[in-house]
Amino acid sequence: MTVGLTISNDPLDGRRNASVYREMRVDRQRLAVMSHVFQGLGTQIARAAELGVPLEVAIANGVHPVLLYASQAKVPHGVDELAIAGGILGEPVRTVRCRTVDLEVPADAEIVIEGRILPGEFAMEGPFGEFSGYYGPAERNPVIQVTAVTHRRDPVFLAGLTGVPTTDNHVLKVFAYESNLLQNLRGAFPEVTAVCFPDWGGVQYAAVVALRQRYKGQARHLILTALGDPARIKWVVVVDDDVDVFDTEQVNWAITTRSQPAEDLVVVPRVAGGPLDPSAPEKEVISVWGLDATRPFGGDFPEVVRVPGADTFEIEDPAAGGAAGGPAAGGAAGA
Ligand SMILES: Cc1cc2nc3c(=O)[nH]c(=O)nc-3n(C[C@H](O)[C@H](O)[C@H](O)COP(=O)(O)O)c2cc1C
Ligand SMILES: [Mn+2]
Repeated sequence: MTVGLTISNDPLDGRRNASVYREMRVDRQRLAVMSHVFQGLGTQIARAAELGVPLEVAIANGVHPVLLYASQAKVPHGVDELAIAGGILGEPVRTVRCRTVDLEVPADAEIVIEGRILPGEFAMEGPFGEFSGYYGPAERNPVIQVTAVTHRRDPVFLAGLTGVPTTDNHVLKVFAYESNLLQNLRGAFPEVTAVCFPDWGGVQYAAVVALRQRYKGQARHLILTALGDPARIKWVVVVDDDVDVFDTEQVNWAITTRSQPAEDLVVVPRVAGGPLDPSAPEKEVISVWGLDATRPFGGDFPEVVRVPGADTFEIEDPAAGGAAGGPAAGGAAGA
């Protein structure tokens, strides 16, 4: 799979979008492109089609890795991903003008493909392996008419893997997804202490959120907010802040011991979302759920067992010369 930035300006407000989209070669002059309807590029393609105008695009392959990470930010439409990258880098991203389209691309790209998406032109695209771990369907998708290809001398072509987690695709997404969700939730719930998009959820479908509860019903309100996030989460589990959201065993322990499904489960049917969810009964329309796996706020709940020293216990290595380890290790050495 190609890992380039597809750059285009919105036909209505002129704002730039720059994100990773795979492109498939149809023939010498044409590429097919798949962008989900809700994406920045998908929205621009739909707007151009409605206006009956071509959408100019430039695909920049072999850019600074920070640009790829920044491109995965779930930010509002119209926010320029190159500006986000500039913020992370601490200096503006240097750009150059394209030859045949009215766009700018990162100056350090290895290869740039310029072209136009013509309204009403489609080609079969796919099937490709997807971040879900399954092959997505072949579909009729928009076509880019290539107008120019420019490159460095001896260019390096950047490609990446996607498929059953964990692949390049998931690693590229996770930083942006977690920081965006944390920021979005903390606006309404400053008591959120951590969020995790586990790899096994494709860094998309599943999220775990830790909350230091402050009032009754807060975790359930948090579930509703998280399920409405632009990340399009399929299932969210809210845990107390003593649970490590990055530790699947701890999360499953909290689910098992701190929730009652009949009371703590929230299910919402027929929601637009779930890109490429193989279990979706209808394309990109799924049901979503949230689970409140926190202790009841203000209620009685048994104390967690904490054995002094158990979490710092280290097994002594006899070959290392018998320096005392944890308290139990000392006992074992004496036996
Ligand atoms: C390696 C890789 C390939 C991707 N390919 C596609 C794709 O072909 N179509 C798509 O809709 N999203 C794809 N994505 C996800 C988008 O890049 C991501 O959702 C991005 O935030 C969309 O940005 P935008 O809404 O600003 O256009 C891919 C992500 C990665 C990391
Ligand atoms: Mn965007």
